[in-house]
Amino acid sequence: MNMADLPKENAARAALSFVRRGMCIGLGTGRTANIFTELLGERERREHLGLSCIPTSMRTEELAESVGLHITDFQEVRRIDVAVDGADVVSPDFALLKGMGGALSREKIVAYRAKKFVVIVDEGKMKKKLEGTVPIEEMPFAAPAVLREIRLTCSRNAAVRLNAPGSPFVTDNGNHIIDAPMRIANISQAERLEFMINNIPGVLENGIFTRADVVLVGIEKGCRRLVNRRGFGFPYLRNLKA
Ligand code: A5P
Repeated sequence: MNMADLPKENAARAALSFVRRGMCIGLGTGRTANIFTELLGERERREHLGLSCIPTSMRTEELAESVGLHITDFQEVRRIDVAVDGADVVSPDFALLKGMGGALSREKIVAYRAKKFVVIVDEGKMKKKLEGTVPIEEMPFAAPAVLREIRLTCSRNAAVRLNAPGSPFVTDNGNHIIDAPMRIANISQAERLEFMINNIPGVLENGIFTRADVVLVGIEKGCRRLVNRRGFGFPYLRNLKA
């Protein structure tokens, strides 16, 4: 591991303290999440914790299998104990932008169903405002319409993500991504936008995350732990029996 990765490794290592025997763990996607997956594999091989893991992308699934973690799915488990993932931007009120790696939909599906969502980042991801690009996963069938509507409602400069000219990036779900540059002032605006974008027919999910229970900010010599006291309250999850 090179020195530049040390803060990421420190954040990922700190996330191991949330793992207990027999847990179901949500595994994120990206460089920081990969380090966590590798460390978790090492720990499983050493301590035989009987973990099961739900990965948020095909590449995370491959990595998890290669380090000896047991993969599961929503058919087998009813509840994720802890989800651990990176982020592209983190605001002081615990809102996130995610999805530069294109795995945002599965990442949100897993994070929002976990009892605890732990975010692992280096300091470069901490911003005063939620400023940057919001990736939006959309069905190719609806693509031109969704792009027009995103441009009219929230991001004039939104554009379809390309692998090469004329060749759109394709997600694990067979969809396309619109990258929509935005500046979001605060968590209530972030929540409004998150749900507003998802209400556009043809949109599968967007990269605004308004849920994070813990943010672990890795630095060279350790890690800062930020705990969200706000609680997580999507009404449909509140009364759900395990
Ligand atoms: C993947 O779709 C993303 O949400 C990543 O989790 C996020 O981009 C952070 O990745 P890095 O740890 O590679 O910066």
